[in-house]
Amino acid sequence: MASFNIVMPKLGESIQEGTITKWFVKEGDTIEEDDMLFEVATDKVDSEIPSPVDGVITKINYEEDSLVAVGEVLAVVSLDGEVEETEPEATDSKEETAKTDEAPAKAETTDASVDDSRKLSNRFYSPLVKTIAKEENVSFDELESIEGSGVGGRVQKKDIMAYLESRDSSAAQKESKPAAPAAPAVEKKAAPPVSVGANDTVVEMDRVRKLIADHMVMSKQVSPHVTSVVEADVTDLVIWRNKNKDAFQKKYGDKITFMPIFTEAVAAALAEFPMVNSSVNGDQIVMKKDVNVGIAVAKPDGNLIVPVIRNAEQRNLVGLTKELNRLADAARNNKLDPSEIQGGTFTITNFGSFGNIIGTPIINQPQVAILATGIIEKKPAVLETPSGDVIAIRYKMYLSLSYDHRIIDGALGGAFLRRIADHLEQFDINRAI
Ligand code: CO6
Repeated sequence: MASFNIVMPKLGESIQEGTITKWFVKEGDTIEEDDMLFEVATDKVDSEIPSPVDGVITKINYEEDSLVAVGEVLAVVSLDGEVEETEPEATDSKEETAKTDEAPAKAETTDASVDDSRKLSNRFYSPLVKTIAKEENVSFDELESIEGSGVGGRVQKKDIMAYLESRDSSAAQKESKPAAPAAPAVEKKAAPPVSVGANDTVVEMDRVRKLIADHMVMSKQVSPHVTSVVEADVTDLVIWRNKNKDAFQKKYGDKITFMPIFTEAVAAALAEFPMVNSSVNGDQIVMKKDVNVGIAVAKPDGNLIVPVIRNAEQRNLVGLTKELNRLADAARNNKLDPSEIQGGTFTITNFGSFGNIIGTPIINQPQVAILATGIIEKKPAVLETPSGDVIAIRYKMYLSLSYDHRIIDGALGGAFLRRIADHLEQFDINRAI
């Protein structure tokens, strides 16, 4: 019986042992490569460990809650599907031991390096990752450049898929160009079966759609979302924009829409509320110095991509307009460089373009908040004047903010959102272009 030993992986430079907090499999289970085997916890990281091989679990050596040293054999997998007769006292037990003794070398290298790159790399690439790399012509250098989201920076399937997506979305498509992946995904829960009738049409998701789907599921699993909504009277900024639109284009060669003005307001509010411009890292909150605003762009193929306006708080309205137009154009034409979709610290999604008013956007991990801007519409509004209340026709819009309730409570989220609305409402109608 060909067997493979699953060993306790090295979960970090200084980590020598880990506690098995959960087994997802039991003896006799048939497993496939990348199926989750167990969950392990250390004082630094918790992680779920996938199987590097297909086979049948023939032996589990440690129960849940056992503290196990790195390199110890945790379980044995029969690679040819034969289930070993586990009788410790049997006369052939020595022979069995001898057989499995061959495997630790494999197993040990499994978490160091098991492939052709063993001499060159300390990183582990699962057979699945290597197969994808081969099929997609990902060079060894490219593979080495991918930031792994797994234990100890291990490259997982989702990382290489994210890399391929960003590579594909770049017109340059330079195979040697490193690109960090999108935010990590997590294993999807099994969905209920779907019956397909004779008149139904089945459409295969493309890779980008699968990545978006994974990313959305992951985000909802990672952070508890809550959404607050405010209404803003944006009459002055609409009048200003409509009045200056042509002159702005003539002067700067770029069309100005409302998006740069929204972005300017968001960047100013983020500078005032740095906790919203942050990420959660375990039990730590990482407050980002740069204000890098991602803009959700709908692509002609129906997919969505989020290029990033870097240091938005340092740019004026002309700079924001030019960068937004450049990035939106590049996004729609698959010309974004992978670096242009990385490093965002906050995202704006403008579904007002579709005539939508209010929504509950999903956070773009590892950020902690996302703003949706609804359509600007004329509405009857009550205005207080020195001579009494009047009803006037005003331009109004809703702003919806989804935020990560792990670190942002309603008071902070609400105050931040109101601040964006205040910036928009206080737009100087006499501003020079
Ligand atoms: N109100 C009123 N008018 C608007 C608005 C709003 N919110 N947004 C755009 N527009 C106008 C805009 O001013 C343009 O009019 P003119 O200047 O008078 O010509 C026109 O609509 C077209 O604007 P365009 O979309 O071309 O440019 P804009 O700079 O406003 O937006 C963009 C750039 C890249 C954000 C946009 O093109 C885009 O791709 N938007 C879609 C983003 C998206 O798909 N988000 C995901 C939505 S799903 O979030 C979601 C919560 C869930 C449901």
